[in-house]
Amino acid sequence: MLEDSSFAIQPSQSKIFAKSTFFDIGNVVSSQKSGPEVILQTETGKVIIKFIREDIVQITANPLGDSCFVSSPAVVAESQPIDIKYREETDSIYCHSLKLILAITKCPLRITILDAKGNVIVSEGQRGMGYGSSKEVICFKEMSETDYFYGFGEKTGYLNKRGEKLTMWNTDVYAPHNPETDPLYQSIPFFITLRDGKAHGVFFDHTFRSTFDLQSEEKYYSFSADGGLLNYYVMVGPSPRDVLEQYTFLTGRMPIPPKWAIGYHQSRYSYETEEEVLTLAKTFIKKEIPLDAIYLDIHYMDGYRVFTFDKNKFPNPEKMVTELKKLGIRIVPIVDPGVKQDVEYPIYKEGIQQDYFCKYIEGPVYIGDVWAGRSVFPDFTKKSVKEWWGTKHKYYTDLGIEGIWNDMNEPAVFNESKTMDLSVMHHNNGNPKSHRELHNLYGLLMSEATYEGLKKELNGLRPFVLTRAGYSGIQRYAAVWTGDNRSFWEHLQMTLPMIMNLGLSGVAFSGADVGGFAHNSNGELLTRWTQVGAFTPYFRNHSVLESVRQEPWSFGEKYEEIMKRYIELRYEWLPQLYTLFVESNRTGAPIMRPLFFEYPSDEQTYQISDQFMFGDNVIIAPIMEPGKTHRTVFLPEGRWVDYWTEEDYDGKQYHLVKAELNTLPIFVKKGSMILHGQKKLSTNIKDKKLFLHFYYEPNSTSSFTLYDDDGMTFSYLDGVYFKQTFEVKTTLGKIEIYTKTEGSYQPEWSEIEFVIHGSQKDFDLYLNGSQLDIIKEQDRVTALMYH
Ligand code: MIG
Repeated sequence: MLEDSSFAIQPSQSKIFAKSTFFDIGNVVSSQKSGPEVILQTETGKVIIKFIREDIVQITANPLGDSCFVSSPAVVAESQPIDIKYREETDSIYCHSLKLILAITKCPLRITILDAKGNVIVSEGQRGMGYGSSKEVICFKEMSETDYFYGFGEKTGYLNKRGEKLTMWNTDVYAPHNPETDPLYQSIPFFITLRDGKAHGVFFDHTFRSTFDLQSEEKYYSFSADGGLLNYYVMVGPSPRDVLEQYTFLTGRMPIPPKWAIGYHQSRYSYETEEEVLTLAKTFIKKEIPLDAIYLDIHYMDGYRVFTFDKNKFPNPEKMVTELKKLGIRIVPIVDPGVKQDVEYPIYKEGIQQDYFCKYIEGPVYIGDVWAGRSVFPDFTKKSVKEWWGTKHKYYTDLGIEGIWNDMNEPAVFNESKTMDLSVMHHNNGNPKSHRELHNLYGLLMSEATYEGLKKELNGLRPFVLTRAGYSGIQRYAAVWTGDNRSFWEHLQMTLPMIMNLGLSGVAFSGADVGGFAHNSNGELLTRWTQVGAFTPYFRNHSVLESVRQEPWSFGEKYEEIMKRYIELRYEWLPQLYTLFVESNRTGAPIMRPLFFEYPSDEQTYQISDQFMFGDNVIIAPIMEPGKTHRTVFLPEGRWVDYWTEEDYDGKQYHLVKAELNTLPIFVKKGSMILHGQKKLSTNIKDKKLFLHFYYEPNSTSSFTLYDDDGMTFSYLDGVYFKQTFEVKTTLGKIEIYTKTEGSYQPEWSEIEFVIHGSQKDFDLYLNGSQLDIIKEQDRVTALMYH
């Protein structure tokens, strides 16, 4: 208690931190090239430099030994056979691929990494690689005055992380998510440096508790870990998009989610009975508010036993799931990793008999307290346990369930350390390691087990997994929500940079609890938050036990009407959003992007935390303060149009815009396109027609790639998708559209209405060389295209 008062800062309490001792990795005594690797022997240790691809290099260092072997579940890339050049001189070594140059000095060992043009991207000076007094590994790199830092996964605070010291240790933090609250649930030890308009990436693939220090020194930053070897990758960029492509080449990309997973979702801790769930669904339908999923929080279970339903509260879950699915609403139940200690509970019994739970090295199973009371924890580092856990999801899929919500998988335990004892051992497929070393992997491996298990049971349907904890690579299995935020305006503000940085860390599919989880929301806050949520990749309203109700109608009709409009808008924009998900699936690009991602040479974009881009041509600038109806908006180069009023704006400057409560400021770049579908109550309902909006700009060329598939199965992997590229060219009196189609999927819709915005003059319209009829009604100019 006293930690919250002035007692905490009385003189006798202050700890004096000694600057930790740094031992240098020393000099190189010998070096040799072996295929795509360069092996350096130092006085006390060993370093391996390995080119994974022309544009990605891995550096592994053991400052105090000969073994440089690392294995990581984060990395899925196979290194490509590439030819590297190697030259050794008396004091130095040079090795390079087509895109990366490493200049290495031998005494002491220092590595400078340059791009092919000779620009320094990562360099060491007075200090480089080494270790501290308790064998913690550390690496110092030079920091230039113009460096900006992004990524680092799920962190509080603003977009640019320069000046911060960030820790990676998956932690259950109910409160308070302040700017100083670190770490949170996810550990993604990856960042992007933007230096003079060029970006490069560093991925410190390290599961021990690790620290990134961009704060303590003026000219150096460092990354360090509590144990293990140094193991990091440098990605050359040079654009932020390239870095994401490189990073997700290493750690994998998000599968295309089922369409229902990107609709609007409603949650509450907890909708406690079948009746309550059905009434909730009916209310949405009666009010005609679109909805695709309802979540079941921990109260659905029998005494918090995972893989059970409380039969008193949910007498017929299968009937409920089936009935709701017909209405276009899916059920997503929560599954925590803790398994209740109860010898009559099959999951516990089976797991104990098969030796599936985490144990101490001396033998006893680790027992920790969570919801169900004394509980045990599956050891997901063991392949057979992952499979076992996955198979157990048949219980849910048999009921018609297609999505699972994984919570508490840091793992969270109700004790001082908030997690398992660090001395608990993980089987790790025969290479046992301590929880201290593998803690940060627990959420990733649990999500993998859940995803793969569901996939096996779902007969070709795409599973949906939502997770709280994760590590690099989590995007391969699950969407991420940002945990227990609060119904504060500050937390709405924080949502933007947090989700943008997650997106820059390979996790494109993420979102925050809309309306705020803890504390009591209010009509205005929920309305403004719902506007933002409509454009975040993951869109779920969720709130805590005993807080005021937070469904869209909870604060009166005035607010309900606006929220309904924005949830509908989400569905109208779905074809565009889906296309962005596909782009992310192919290239790793985030969906919700900071402005600098598209405009890396414009310094004015580097620190914008209160606006974001939805794809490459739409800017969202929400209002995130109470009582406000105006805000400034920065629009980068080019010309922009207000989505609502069609008013034109010049780029490369700030504007003051007005936005009453019913308005989310949205700007579309002129000379670009956006794709809309029809307003609908669920993704179950298919579009009959799509709308391609073209924002006219004279003498311009623009392109848009439309992607569609069945939204449910994996048949897109076999070419059953529909992809159409639209190239639009405007010249004097003429708009020409050229299309190219790919894939074998036949969409339900057959018609695309091409809507032309912002051209007052008369013009002729051509589609692939043939003239199209232009339809003019009031102020709408359109033409019909068929596929
Ligand atoms: O607070 O399952 O972050 O979304 O509603 C303890 C109950 C456990 C934490 C999650 C929250 C969820 C809640 N859980």
